[in-house]
Amino acid sequence: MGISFARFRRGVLATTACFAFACVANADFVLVDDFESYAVGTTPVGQGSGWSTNLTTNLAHGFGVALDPAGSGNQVARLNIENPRYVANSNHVIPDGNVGTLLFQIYRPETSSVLDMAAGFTAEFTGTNGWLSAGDFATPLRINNNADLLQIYDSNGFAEVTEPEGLSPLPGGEWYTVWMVADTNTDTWTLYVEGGEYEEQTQVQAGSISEFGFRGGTGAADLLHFGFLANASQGANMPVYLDNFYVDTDSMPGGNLSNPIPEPASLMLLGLGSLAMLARRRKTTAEDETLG
Ligand SMILES: [Ca+2]
Ligand SMILES: [Ca+2]
Repeated sequence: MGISFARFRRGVLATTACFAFACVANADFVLVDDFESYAVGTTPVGQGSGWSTNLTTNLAHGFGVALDPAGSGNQVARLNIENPRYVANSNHVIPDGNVGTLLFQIYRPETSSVLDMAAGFTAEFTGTNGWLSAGDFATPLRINNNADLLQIYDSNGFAEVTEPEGLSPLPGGEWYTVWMVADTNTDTWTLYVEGGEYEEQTQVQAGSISEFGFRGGTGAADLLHFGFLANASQGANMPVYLDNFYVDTDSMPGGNLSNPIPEPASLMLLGLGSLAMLARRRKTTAEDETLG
């Protein structure tokens, strides 16, 4: 199957934008939430960014805005749900026929010894009461620290992540950036990770497999949501922290593997660079006028 002209042209435009703006952001990623616009201690649910949940009381305790546990001062989401609760976002649909990329950051506290939850794109919710159930995930990444494993689902079952080495179980006390790419044409998905001791973006493998089959959402299904589900072993007060959700609903084949998260340091350098260029141009203009 070939690349459509529209996608090819957009790819060229994205590359051009990359030159013009020094790759500060990929043009195709849309920010879902960075949790900076809320008050700490409140919940993002129902505040316009598309988050929903089957938590019934005290939403901010189950899914609330908190300060970065790593101490950066950045605002993040603290996810603290027990089975059978979920949190989902439904503002960014991947229509069947598209390649979608979900990017987010995740942090597991070192003290969370039991952690059992799944993350990924889903189609319909088929659980009791219309809730998200484990089988609904098309692209399930499972933090199964009850069994001390980080797992992916590949068509027939869960398999432990073996590459990059040491990522399973997800080491605590570090932020990781995750790229989850769902190809709804082939109903397969791929996963990339960066952070902690993995300084370079690395493709995740389970044994020799790096392209995994969808679990749910196969066939002509659109991927209507992405979310997090507490599995059977998940207890209370075993949170994970999440930040910087971005979605590209129409990625190029292979997914959008750029990093749209602004880095304060490089933005500052860019600003200083622009100021220096402006100062030089003013000086040159002034000299020209003197000479003229
Ligand atoms: Ca943030
Ligand atoms: Ca499909």
